[in-house]
Amino acid sequence: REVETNLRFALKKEEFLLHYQPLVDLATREIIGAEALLRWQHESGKLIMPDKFIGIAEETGLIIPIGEWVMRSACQVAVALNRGRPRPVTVAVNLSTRQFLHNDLVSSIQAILAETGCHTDWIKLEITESLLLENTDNIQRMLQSLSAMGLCISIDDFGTGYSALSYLHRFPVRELKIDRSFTSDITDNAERALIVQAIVSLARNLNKNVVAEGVETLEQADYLHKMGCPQAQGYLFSKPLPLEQFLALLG
Ligand code: G
Ligand code: G
Ligand code: MN
Ligand code: NA
Repeated sequence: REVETNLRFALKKEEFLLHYQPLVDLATREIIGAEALLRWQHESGKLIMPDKFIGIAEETGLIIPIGEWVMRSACQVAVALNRGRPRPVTVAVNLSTRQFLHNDLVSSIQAILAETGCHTDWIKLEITESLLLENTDNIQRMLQSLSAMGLCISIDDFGTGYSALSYLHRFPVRELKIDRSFTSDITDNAERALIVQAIVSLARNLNKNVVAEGVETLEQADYLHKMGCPQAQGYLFSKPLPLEQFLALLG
């Protein structure tokens, strides 16, 4: 309960911030976007990672106002990033299943896009496989609406959930993000490499984008590129960065 009170204060005192992890084109190694990752700058000075508070935010429902703050901040940054650029730079936002159980999600996102002047090409929504397994008409409808607005729906941590591949054609999914547990040993584990190749092929055959997460070595990046994986994130390119550092890197 104490954490709940602290989270409420954190929201009011604007102690949340976003870090941005670059998304890289594996062919050119150019930065083409970022994933926004939530941090809590506690008054004690400590930077608290999401695994320490997202769970409580979900349980208490505080993920709703926190999620709206995240979306608004990400949209404002996307607008600034895309000023005067020939090609869109995307900002990916993580959404909890709990946010979809709140009926206002779609209208809330729509309002934030309008209010910030953010184009839907600039924002990607990361959801988890478990959301799709909830499989209610309501969630299907919400995803259809968000997709129809032009937003890219992306499946995060792909391959780690209870994968029911049938959802790939039932839901408007445009991108798969391969979980870093698969990427981490592709260069020395033949079986892992086959799984990653299968995911990349599946995505491409279904006309979906695919992003490899957790790329830490040049060998992994080269191997993924050879496999036909177009995009990646990971410490090789950059860890999640404060906005100013991300902007400097993006150029
Ligand atoms: O950098 P890292 O420790 O931040 O992120 C850990 C996990 O926390 C991410 O994989 C993501 O699932 C979750 N997370 C990060 N930021 C957000 C956010 O803004 N909203 C939600 N719902 N989850 C987030
Ligand atoms: O949304 P998601 O569950 O994918 O969150 C990404 C998490 O993975 C963040 O906590 C981020 O800090 C972490 N991460 C990003 N790149 C790497 C990487 O190359 N190696 C490892 N070990 N972790 C990473
Ligand atoms: Mn993510
Ligand atoms: Na992930």
